[in-house]
Amino acid sequence: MDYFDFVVSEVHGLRIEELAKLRSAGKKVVGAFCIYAPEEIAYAADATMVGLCAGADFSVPNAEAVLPRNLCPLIKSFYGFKINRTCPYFQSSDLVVGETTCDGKKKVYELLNELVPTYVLEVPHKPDTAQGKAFWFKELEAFKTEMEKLTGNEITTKKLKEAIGLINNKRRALKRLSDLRAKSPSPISGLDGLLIDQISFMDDVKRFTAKVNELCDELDQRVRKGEGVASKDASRLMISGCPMAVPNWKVHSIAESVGASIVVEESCVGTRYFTDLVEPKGESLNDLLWAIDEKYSKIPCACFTPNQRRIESITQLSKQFNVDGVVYYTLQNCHDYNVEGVKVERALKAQDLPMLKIETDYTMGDSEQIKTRIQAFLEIIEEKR
Ligand code: BJ8
Repeated sequence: MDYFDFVVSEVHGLRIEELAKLRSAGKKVVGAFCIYAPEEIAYAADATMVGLCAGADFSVPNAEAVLPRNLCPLIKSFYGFKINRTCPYFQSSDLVVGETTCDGKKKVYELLNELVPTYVLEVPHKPDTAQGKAFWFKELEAFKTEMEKLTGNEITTKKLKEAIGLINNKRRALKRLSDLRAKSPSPISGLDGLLIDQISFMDDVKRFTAKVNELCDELDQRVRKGEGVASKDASRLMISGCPMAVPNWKVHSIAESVGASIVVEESCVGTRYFTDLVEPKGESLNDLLWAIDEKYSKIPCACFTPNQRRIESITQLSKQFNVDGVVYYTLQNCHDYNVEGVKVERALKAQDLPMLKIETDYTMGDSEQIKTRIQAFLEIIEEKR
């Protein structure tokens, strides 16, 4: 873990220096907030994509001076970071890529565009349909043109194929790590697992992938020896819901401090990011773009409808990770994840799996209350065993 702890300690230092060097060498940096931003296309144009800061409370008051207060904290956090210029990733970005996922983000991107050039991808809200996929294909083509314009580099078949390989390798490494967490006992804490998933959006892709694989080699050994961070009979929990951007570690730290073992995050900072790979069925540029289309259309985000794929994913993960319960995590005023919680709860009930719903923001004011609720949830799980 030393490497990842070092990266997070230097997340506003050495990594920013690296980005500055890339930019002075003429390369472009593209910032994003959503796993719908197609990294493969950005890298094929020789740009670097980074996740932007959106997980801290201290930038929220600046945002609330402009935006309505009853808005998701993730949106207020990122807008505040740009206003107060405290996210160095924002400051290092030549372009921000937004997407029409939820209404709050979509409208705030218009305001963000006043502060930094912001390109918005239109995402089909029924991505599983043929017309949804055809629409998304056109958006991918337009994004490709935008990246070529930004960088001055043509995206060739060869470049796109290489970029797909680069990002597929990152997703494979994260999936390998996730699969190791399914072992009992889990060889790594949920908090460390989350931290690595968060860093995946900021670090250099090749270096990060190599380091995750090195860590997995070590964890393989631990698994063979039966070593874990929590005791063998600690309750195994899945976190499912809104993404947790750096430095949002609230629920993980609380739950693990009272003895739970968080083994999987059904989240965009988690399984939704790395479960599927881009798998081209041919060699042409169009084949590669279609493969990107297919992969991204499978992301089960609650902004889309219907979203049965997410229910299926939660069911599959609950079995694979042998979880004792699910903490359903939503950010305040996130209607999509809040409402979808109804269907998730029904599906879990059918499996006789308990669910605890936590709706929160980035402040620490409700930490004690969350702790008490998680403790009570663990007692329920204990009684069921
Ligand atoms: S693909 S989950 S990263 S949109 S929490 S801002 S939805 S009100 S972040 Fe997301 Fe892409 Fe979907 Fe994933 Fe809106 Fe909800 Fe806030 Fe959200």
